[in-house]
Amino acid sequence: MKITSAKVIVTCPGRNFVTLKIETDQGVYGIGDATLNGREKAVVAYLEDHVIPCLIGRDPGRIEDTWQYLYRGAYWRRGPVTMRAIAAVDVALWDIKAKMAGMPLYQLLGGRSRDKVMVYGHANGADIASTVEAVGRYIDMGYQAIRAQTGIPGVEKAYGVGRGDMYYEPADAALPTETGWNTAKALDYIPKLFAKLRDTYGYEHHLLHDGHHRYTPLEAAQMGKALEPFRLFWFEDCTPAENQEAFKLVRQHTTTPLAVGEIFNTIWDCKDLIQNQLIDYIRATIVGAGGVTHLKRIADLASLYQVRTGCHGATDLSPVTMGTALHFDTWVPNFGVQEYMRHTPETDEVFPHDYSFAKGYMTCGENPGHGVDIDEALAAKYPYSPAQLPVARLEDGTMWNW
Ligand code: CS2
Ligand code: MG
Repeated sequence: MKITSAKVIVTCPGRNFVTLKIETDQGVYGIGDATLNGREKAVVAYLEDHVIPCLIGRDPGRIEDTWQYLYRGAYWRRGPVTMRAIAAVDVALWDIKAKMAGMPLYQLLGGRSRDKVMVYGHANGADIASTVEAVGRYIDMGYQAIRAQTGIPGVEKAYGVGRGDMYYEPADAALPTETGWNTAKALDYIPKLFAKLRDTYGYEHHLLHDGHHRYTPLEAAQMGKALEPFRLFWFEDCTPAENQEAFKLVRQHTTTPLAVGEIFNTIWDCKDLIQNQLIDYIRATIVGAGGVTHLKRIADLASLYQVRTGCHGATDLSPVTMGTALHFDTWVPNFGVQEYMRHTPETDEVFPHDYSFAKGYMTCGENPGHGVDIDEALAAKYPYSPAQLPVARLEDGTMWNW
């Protein structure tokens, strides 16, 4: 069996997605996601100019060998662009292998570990009262786990607060939108949100919160401590993870569970945090961390230390990543939770898929492969539209972490 052609499809059904389609001499094709939010074209060029020429004529069944070829072969290892390109190839090849076997992908990974996958949704509002209402709507839809983000008085365009109810979309302009941040105000306001949520709905549901890399280690520790009475499922990206030592300080001060990894690309980014048991959930995902082949390796390392998975699943991860992640989640023994931000109906139409949501859980389909396709004719109707992620500044104008 041979790879005969491969192409990159860029489409914008409400937001930009980059998709790789690999075709074979047996008529079977595979699809992989290569979307890098706000930097899409860099991955398009990487794939078209440097990766696709190496794929033609290769045996699509040699998934591990192709992964090693692209990772070691580039010489310049790691990084979000390289690893997304590798992920797209890897996922497309797993799709082909599973289609050839006539099996849903999770069967090739080792079969079912669970019947359904718990997902968390994003509730947000301009202030505490509207966020509490939004969480109520997610509870009514059957969610067991809900992330809550609120606007903060005095903070302009706080992270995580969308314009619509269901489709928070931060990459909202051709040039980065300027947003604000004030840690002191957040330290004061956010614990009040969670107090109100527990007061209103009790302790039956899992509540999550994303710090989005905003706090210093000590501030993160203070926030973790302040949130302890409200028993969060996790406090995510409490401080930037480039310096992983920082998490020792956070850990010494709080028992609030910690989740990190949506911007990690390889097992090397995760290694120290996992081995030193400084986190409870690893958020690396299929498209970000080198595809199924590499994420499996990360999850196996994590399982040795009782760290569980919590795959990133924002809207910039296409339905192809969502579908593949659901197969991974169905298999992975140390599963924690899966993030699920709904895609717009236009996106769902461009990417026909067989996964489904019911009462707070998702289920992957039983079709051979990862169960997600792309309607190329429809995709062509939505041309690429430049959109970048926002930036954040403190009140005195200092650049901060968005
Ligand atoms: C976020 C993301 O889902 C999350 O937890 O941190 O919304 C993140 O901001 C985006 O994926 C950036 O592209
Ligand atoms: Mg996050």
